[in-house]
Amino acid sequence: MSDVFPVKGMDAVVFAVGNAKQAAHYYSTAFGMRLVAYRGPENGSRDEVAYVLASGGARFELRSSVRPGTDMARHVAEHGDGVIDLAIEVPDVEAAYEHAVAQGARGLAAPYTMEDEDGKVVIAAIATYGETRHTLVDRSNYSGVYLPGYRAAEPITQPPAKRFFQAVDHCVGNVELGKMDEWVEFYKRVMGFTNMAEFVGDDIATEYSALMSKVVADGTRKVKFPLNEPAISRKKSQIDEYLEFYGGPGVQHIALATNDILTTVDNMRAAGVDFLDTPDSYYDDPELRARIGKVRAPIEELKKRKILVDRDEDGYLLQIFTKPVQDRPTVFFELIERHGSLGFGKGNFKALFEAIEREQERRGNL
Ligand code: TYF
Ligand code: FE
Repeated sequence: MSDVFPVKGMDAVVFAVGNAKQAAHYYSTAFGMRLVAYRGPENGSRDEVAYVLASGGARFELRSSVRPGTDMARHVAEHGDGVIDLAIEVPDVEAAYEHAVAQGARGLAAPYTMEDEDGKVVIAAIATYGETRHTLVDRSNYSGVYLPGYRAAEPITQPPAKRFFQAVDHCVGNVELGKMDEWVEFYKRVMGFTNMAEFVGDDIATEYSALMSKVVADGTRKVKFPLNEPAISRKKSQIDEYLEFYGGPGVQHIALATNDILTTVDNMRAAGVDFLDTPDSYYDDPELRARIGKVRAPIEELKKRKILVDRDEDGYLLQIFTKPVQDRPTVFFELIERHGSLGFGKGNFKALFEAIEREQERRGNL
């Protein structure tokens, strides 16, 4: 079967924030990212600044309004800092956009070309859940630092000798109760994505998770989008907490792929990033020890850092979750080190959701 919507991978994760200058500093010092590009009033962007940071193939763009009354200012006032765009690199923007719109996606920008001395970029955009969008980008004929309109920028602080992570592994969306399947169908219909095996169903939801979750991905598994909805359960769902504080559906977490999660966690903790706690009982559980078998680091080293382990038929993965990275209990990050496993840590869902609930309780939102 031919791919109806071929993708090359994630192009950028775009954040709207209240103070992009300071956020760029945070992602430089705490996430080890390198500032590579900038656009602002100095180079023709009257209302907005944008800082582009990279870590290997992972790219974040941080945008802020520099004046009141803009849509960006309204977005931040309403949602707080958050993700406005999961931009996807595609080989053919016109074909992708045409297919998406024919399949019922809401077009936000018809394909257009931007040009400068470094070449040309073709861009379009479609809407997804909440106020989130997918920009579709073809940069195959462009050699500039990011996009026309941006200038190269020097790192804010000396980037670490070894980068903390090298790619965006997956991007998770929270949608309203009863809407998860609609959004799963959206990605199937509009982007030709398919379900991955991992999901949190009714049974698990009512027992402890208070959420339902399914994962869609493109055929090459380079772009992976889990989707969560709240589940009715004894306690207030962490997804309801997000929806309340974000003011609607949006991106919940971005998972970052690392090949040395131990060092990355040490570095990020030293820089002041808070991670979710995992009780010692997790590591002392003989069932877990038997199930995960031998992994590349001694279990004591994982325990010291609260790193979670999961194994499936394809291999294993190590993962850890930050606490929300802004004052609202909304967006957070995951670090993930894969060794064969294509999963999302299903075996850790119980421990993870309990850790999240402890945080909800501290915030008075359980
Ligand atoms: O992306 C995932 O599916 C995992 C697990 O609220 C997860 O990282 C799922 C839901 C959630 C937090 C983490
Ligand atoms: Fe995840």
